[in-house]
Amino acid sequence: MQYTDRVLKELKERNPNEPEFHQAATEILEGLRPAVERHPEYERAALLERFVEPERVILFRVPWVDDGGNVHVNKGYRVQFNSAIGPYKGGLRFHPTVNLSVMKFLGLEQVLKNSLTGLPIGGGKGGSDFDPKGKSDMEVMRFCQSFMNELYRHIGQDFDVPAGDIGVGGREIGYLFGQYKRIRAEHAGVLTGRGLSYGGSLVRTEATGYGLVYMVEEALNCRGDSLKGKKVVISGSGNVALYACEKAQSLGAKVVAMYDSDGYVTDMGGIDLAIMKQIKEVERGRIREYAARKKGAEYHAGCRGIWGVPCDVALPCATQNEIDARSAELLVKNGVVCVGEGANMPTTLEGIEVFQRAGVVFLPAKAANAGGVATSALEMAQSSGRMYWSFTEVDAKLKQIMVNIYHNIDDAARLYGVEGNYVAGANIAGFLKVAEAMLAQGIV
Ligand code: NDP
Ligand code: 2IT
Repeated sequence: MQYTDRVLKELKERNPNEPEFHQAATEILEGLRPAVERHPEYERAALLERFVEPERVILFRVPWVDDGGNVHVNKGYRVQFNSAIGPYKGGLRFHPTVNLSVMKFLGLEQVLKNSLTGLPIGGGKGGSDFDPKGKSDMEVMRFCQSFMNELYRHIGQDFDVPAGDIGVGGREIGYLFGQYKRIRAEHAGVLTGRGLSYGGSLVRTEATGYGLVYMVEEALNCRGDSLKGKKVVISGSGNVALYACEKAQSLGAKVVAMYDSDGYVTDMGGIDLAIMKQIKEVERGRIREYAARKKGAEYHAGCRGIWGVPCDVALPCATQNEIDARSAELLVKNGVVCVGEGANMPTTLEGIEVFQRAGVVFLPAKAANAGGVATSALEMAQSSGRMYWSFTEVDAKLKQIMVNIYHNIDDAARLYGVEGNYVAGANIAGFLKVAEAMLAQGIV
């Protein structure tokens, strides 16, 4: 049996009931096949076996008290996946769907994504099955404090640096940081995505969405095309989605649909981002409100229908497995030319196949959404240097990083005989550096 097949088979046997982890590992190991064939030394060093096994998994209890005095218990996680090229780095997700499988898929993806940024960061992920939706600020604060009461002993600015993800934004990072500082008595760059008044970086809020659109624009430019005049559909209406919308609009695209977990809105004249931000960022409201406030906009219950809205570019920016084969076929039928993954693993393996067979420019998450963590690494650099860079400076670095990643994955795909396959290109380009670092450091 081939090395890759054996590792994948053993991974599934030894980690049963972890479908998301299996899915991410399958995508990655299949993509790595051409590289693994050229490097027989990987098998001798059991490199793939070590690569798919997290260095450390931390599971803990998070008890907290709601405003009515009732006690609740949630699960807390931190998966410290790989520290070969730098301290563990990756977000915290607070969402009821969080479980070990989800944490491990996100952690494994993060290892290669962080490598692709070209910056010295290893990969990790964490979170909780806590649902911040509908909770008061004080409830969220008490939860974050309880979460940090355990997490603090496992993180550090040179060891493991968490950040935000679904359900964890500026508010949560503030509460988490405050508690860390209180326990440890140190004002350290131990979390990124901090507020600008206490060590955060300009552009971090915008970074994932902006970075995604910078990469899409570069991919289109390389084909003599651009976002100007393109019809764009964006799923989600959270941090990544809102700033993808902002940058796409600034480059002349028309964003015609967005969603939250209840349903989607269409606005054929183009989404009014000021109204959307007011509802989502300021009021923490539901997207159906948008249709009530904006003339010509329509609300449709349920999310999946959004992929039936005809568009040139699709940017899934909500969560994993939003686009299955059927949705992908619908997008292709309606003429989509480019899909950029803002979310992590938003397309199923079957969906990816549909896009690739149809010749759609498919930019996979670990490359396309790397702008967020790259800017987190820039925040770490600013923290260590005790300085702030301007918006223009950070934005220029972000753009350069995204353009570089695009060309690296494009080159890797060509070099390994799978031209235009950016799934393979991203996996190979990200993995080669991690593999080199792991081999150099011995059997650890
Ligand atoms: P937010 O919490 O800000 O927003 C998430 C959005 O996705 C919301 O609109 C939410 O709707 C929707 N959503 C979440 N879960 C589901 C679900 N199960 N079904 C349908 N809709 C859902 O998160 P982010 O914008 O930060 O993250 C979005 C994606 O981008 C995630 O996959 C994340 O891992 C990825 N990502 C984030 C980065 C960052 O810097 N924040 C960096 C790189 C990737 P509702 O409000 O109704 O729940
Ligand atoms: O998935 C991701 O890359 C993130 N949620 C951002 C991680 C980070 O450390 O900024």
